[in-house]
Parts: sequence; structure tokens; C-alpha cells
Amino acid sequence: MEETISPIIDWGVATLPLAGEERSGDACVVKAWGKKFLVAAIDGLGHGDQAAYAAGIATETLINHTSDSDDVVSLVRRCHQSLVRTRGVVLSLAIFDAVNNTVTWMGIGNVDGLLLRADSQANPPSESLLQRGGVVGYQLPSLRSSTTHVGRGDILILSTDGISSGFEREVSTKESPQQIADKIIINYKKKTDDALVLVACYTGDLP
Ligand SMILES: [Mn+2]
Repeated sequence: MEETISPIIDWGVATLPLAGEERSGDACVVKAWGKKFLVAAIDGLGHGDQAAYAAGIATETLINHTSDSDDVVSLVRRCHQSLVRTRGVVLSLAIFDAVNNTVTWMGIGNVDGLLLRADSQANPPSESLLQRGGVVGYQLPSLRSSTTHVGRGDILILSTDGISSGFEREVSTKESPQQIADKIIINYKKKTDDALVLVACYTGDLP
């Protein structure tokens, strides 16, 4: 994981390997540059060392290429190239842009993405990331990202398939991202897989 402090995002992450495994095949990236911020959650296929190896390569690729190719489609293509000799990963990633107050996101495989609106009048109150089937490093679908407006306090949650669905009912936007992530992993971790949940709260470009 790349640790980053940003003026535009507060974030927290919680992760646990499958019981009996020393290394997790789930990984995440958070990285700030300029007025942008990348969050990504990665699930190496399977679990154990080979899964962790593939997830590590995806992590490195995202960290090393974020500033020069800052769109999610080319980042996924780069990951695909560097993962060809691994078992591959599924991943979802999002780039926040504090100049335009947007987030652009995309998912390959089954890492869930959920955007919860801070504004109680927002309609719809949440949006789910559209995921496309495929495995990065093995078979990519046609890549299309989507961009949506974000406001201060909006919360993006990325979760691997080691987390059961339904946690959004219990998320309070008044809690810190780390508190939200900790609660989700305690209450929704499956016993059959590695698990990771990344919570990012958009604060905007505060003066
Ligand atoms: Mn998994």
C-alpha cells in the first residue's frame, strides 16, 4: 500500500488475509498528485503467495504510472501488460479531480464500488460502480470509464469479494473513513477469502 496524505481526500483501509495465510492477495493504492487522488482496490486471483505477487505488481504499476498517465483506462492497460506472466487480478479504481469536482472510475471483475452522497436530498442517494467482466493480465473487456460529480463529504467505498454485500445500510457519513472501514471488515468479512475495504471521503480543495 502506498501511504499518502492529501488535502482533497480523507481515507481509511481495513484488510485481513484468509485465516491460515500469511500474505493477503488483496491490496490497495492511494496516491495524491497535483489536485488529483487515486484510490484502487485489487484482488489477486485465488489467495496466498501467488495472489499476493500479482496484486503487488498491480500496486507497483499503478503507483509508478499515475502521474504520467492519469486516466483510469490507460492505467488498467498498463496493469494488464505488467501482469501477463502472473495469474492476474481483478481491480476497481477511481481518480478524484479537485479542479472539476469529479470522480472517474472503472472496475474489471468483481471489486465492488459504491458512492454514497453526503447530501441527504441527493437523488439517487448512492451510485454503484459498473463492473465489466474480465481479469487484468489475462482477458480485458473493452474499457470504458464513467465520470460523475462529487461534493464535499461524499464517500466512495471499494470492497473485494471477501466482504459480504449489504454493509451500506450501516454506514454513517458522520464517522471517519477509518471507523467505517473497521466496522465493515469486522461485521462483513467472509471466512472463505482475503478481504479488503477502502473508504475515501471527498473533502474538496479546501482553501
Ligand atoms: Mn477475493
